[in-house]
Amino acid sequence: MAVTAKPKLDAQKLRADFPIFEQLVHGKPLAYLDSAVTSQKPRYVLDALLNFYETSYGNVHRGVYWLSERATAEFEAARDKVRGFVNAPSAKEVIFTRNATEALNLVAYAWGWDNLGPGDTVVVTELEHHANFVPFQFIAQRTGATFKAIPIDGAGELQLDALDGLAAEGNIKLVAVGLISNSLGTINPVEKIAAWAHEQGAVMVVDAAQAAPHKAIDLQTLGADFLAISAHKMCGPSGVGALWGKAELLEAMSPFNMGGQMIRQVRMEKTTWNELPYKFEAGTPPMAEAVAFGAAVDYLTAIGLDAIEEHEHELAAYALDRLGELDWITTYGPPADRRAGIVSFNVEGVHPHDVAQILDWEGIAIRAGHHCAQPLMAKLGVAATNRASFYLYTVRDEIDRLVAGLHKVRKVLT
Ligand code: C6P
Repeated sequence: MAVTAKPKLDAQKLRADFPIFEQLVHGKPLAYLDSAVTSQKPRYVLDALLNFYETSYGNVHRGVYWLSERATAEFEAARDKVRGFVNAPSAKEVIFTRNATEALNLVAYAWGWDNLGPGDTVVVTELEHHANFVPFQFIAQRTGATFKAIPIDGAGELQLDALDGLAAEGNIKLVAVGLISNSLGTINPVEKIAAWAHEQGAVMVVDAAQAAPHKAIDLQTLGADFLAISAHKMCGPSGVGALWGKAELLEAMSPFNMGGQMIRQVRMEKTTWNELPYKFEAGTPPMAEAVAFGAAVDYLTAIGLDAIEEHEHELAAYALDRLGELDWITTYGPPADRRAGIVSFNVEGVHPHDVAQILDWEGIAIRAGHHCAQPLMAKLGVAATNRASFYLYTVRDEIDRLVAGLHKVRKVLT
């Protein structure tokens, strides 16, 4: 039988799907190298958003009339697409949230308040985005639990030999780790950490906000108990994300937000809760956004997550090579084969914000700052870095333009 390999991704061709690239920025084509902050949107997703408003708009789960039922069917179909995308066993375990941040706060509050206390330990990592750090730090402090972080080495990779020491120190109840670091692109060994967390009797929270857009996610293989994603980073609209949680954990948890839709019965004496996932979806949800999130899942699936990952991996290797030629650039993070399409760097003697400002004149968009990862910046000994991040529509020419722009930065500012 002939085996036909799936063709590699053609980024140049895919760019035509994204209307944003049709305009000039400061008279130049846009080199959008900030997809880790949020991705651009293909016409397919924008059409899904508009189409929902034009043909199906009504409130979900609240009407017996045709329009409401149609809206509900599209909303629930989107939930099932998200379920399939992360290989969740059941759609009732998929909760629509505003974003990954809200998903992680949901776990911290709704699980943390009732399950943590003095003598317990919550473990995060030094690489975490604040969204997977601060809610767990806060809930640990409020419940009297201890808060610890798995340290990183000089290459920005987690030091797993520290795990035994952490296990010896206390009763580990929750471990929260990002699958891909937003600042360094490090791909973390979540499967190993999840196995260790389960040996301790802890629940494993996986922040997949930075991974889901770029690689195939199988939360069952990962060993997650909770997993958070944001649609806007994966070609979907802003304002919607998802939390997946194991049914038995979600069933045992109290709600996070209270109000309409999340109740079964309300009486003066007592209120009882709706079934999953509605118990955690108080108020009118982001309906059109959820439907367009489903369209984004279709779009990414049609391109193929493996092809996207390979494409970004090649770009990261190319960018690291090009930047490595310049002795006035410091890059941070692991080698190309152990990172996603994210490259953080600094230009000797120039503040990252100035670098980003000058690159903007060239039509190049990168992020400069602490990337919502201040503990990591402290560990690296810097206040901020520049960060270029890639996606399925990024082409090599944009990395060449970045390098040319950096030469200009050096000429103007040093
Ligand atoms: N990172 C970045 O530039 P929200 O904002 O809720 O959609 O996603 C939060 C979040 C959680 N985890 C990780 C690993 C993330 O990278 C982010 C968002 C953006 O890196 C904005 S700070």
